[in-house]
Amino acid sequence: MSALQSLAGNSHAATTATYDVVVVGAGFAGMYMLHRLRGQGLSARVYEQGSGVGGTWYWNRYPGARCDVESMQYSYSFSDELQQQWDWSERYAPQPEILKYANHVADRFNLRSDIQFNTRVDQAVFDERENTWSVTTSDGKTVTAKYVVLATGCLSNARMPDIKGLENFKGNVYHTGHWPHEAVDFTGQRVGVIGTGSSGIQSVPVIAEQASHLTVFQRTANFSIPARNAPLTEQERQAFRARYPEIRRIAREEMKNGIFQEVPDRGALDDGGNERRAKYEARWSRGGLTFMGVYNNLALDKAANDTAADFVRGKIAEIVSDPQTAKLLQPNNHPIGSKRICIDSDYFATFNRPNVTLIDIKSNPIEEILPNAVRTASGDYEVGTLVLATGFDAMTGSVAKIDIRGRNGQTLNEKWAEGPKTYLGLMSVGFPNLFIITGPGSPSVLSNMIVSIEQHVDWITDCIAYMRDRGFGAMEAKQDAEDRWVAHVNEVAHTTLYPQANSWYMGANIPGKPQIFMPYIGGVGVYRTSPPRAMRDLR
Ligand code: N01
Repeated sequence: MSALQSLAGNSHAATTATYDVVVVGAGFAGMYMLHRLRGQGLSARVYEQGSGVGGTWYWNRYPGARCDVESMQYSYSFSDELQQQWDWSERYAPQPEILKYANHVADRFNLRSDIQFNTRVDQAVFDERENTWSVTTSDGKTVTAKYVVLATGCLSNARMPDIKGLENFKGNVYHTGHWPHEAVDFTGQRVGVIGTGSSGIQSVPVIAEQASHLTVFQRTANFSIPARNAPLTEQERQAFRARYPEIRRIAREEMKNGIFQEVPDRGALDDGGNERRAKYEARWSRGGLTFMGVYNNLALDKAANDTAADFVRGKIAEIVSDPQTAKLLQPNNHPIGSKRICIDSDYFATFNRPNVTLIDIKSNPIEEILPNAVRTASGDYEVGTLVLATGFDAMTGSVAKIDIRGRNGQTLNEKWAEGPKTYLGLMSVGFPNLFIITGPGSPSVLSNMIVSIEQHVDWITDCIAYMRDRGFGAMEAKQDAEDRWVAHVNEVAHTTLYPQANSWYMGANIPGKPQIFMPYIGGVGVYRTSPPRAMRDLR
């Protein structure tokens, strides 16, 4: 090996700086992490692949993108001035407004000076003698840090589908999770959308308004509830702000999903048919994620779940004029909620438009992409532009892209080959001083992400302070603690209906990915009581 090659392959070469902490990613997790570390007087460097802050809201700029948690709750709680002063304009903020908020936070807390944009972290290698990490970035530099925090996001590794001929397509191809910064105008175009998860369901109604013709290629029909989005009035904002301390506390400590809402005290089968239908109608009219909160056993009992699923299937049949299209749009292969429920604005009604066609690619699979068409088993559908709403390598995809080497040179990818193994979704044995924010094994994607992000950032900050106070060099969970936690996450998941769906929660959307239920389903309130055990597991 030449000297040059050996230098290039040696992550310890040419160390350019030393920090207390390297943070990977400048989304909501990375930004708040940086803010807290600075508050402790620690030096930190954040590396961000994009050219700006905002993470998921930086990348997902597709038409119709908006939050599915109400904006007054999908926002930071760590600064009372911030939450009292920021004005959300709508019940569910659109993507540009959430990105504006992220930029406002970066400016308000003067974060940018410690964030290096347009820079990927390629490798992180643990030095067992020094108890430090060597972190190599895409600009060819290597820095050293005592701690590394992965704030890489759960849904940030957009997945290009493996469809024959895609590279031969002559028109523009857009992935919803990697949307261009400049506006995309579909006016007068024949557009094809592949994928009908949240991203497809949000973008289809908006694209349909512009396109001359829109063909939606659906492999799995999804349950979706109307958002009933609307402008927020000043009175609504004020009412929320006046109760913020109480609302935030309840969301953190008492709710399963970190969203303040009524807690159901009955199961679906405890009510008679008329009463149940009236309750579903009320939630359908109110709109949003709280539809699933009407009863306390929808995620647990298939018969109870069927009542909600039947109600939504009935609504689809009422909305969609063509009975055959309605039937195709009615989900029939998974319990409602076992795939992430979608929140839409006029999705089902869009199929009544004369310029929209639904193609069922479950019974009639896509065979090939031609230069100007999508070929299925039953025929070719002409399209000039393709939108891929095909999702993400969720929860582990962005971590797996980094070559992370812990004790004895073991890589995290080797350790996670059969599925992610963590203690509390925060750390993985063999990788000391490496923290994951909202990692697999924590409530993360099953919760209001900002609630879970703030909890993990606060915990990591306290943990680092604890270690520094006591002069500890390194920490990691004990093997038996991790084993017990992995078993517990799995056991709790299997008491619910969630594993019955081929969802990205299970890794089922990525060919070859181990099928393990990744997030912790016990709820954020219960989970919050667990972390002190990690401290006992210090060594
Ligand atoms: O991705 P998805 P997403 N050929 O994986 C289909 C969050 N989010 O970007 O189900 C044909 O859900 C796939 O079909 P199937 C939210 O947590 C939040 O929509 O695998 N089709 C599916 O229909 C969400 O759950 C918000 O059979 C293919 C679709 O593509 C998560 O992100 C907004 C295919 C992928 O759906 C992911 O949502 C948006 C192929 N080769 C996203 N490969 C809000 O806050 C995949 N599909 C509102």
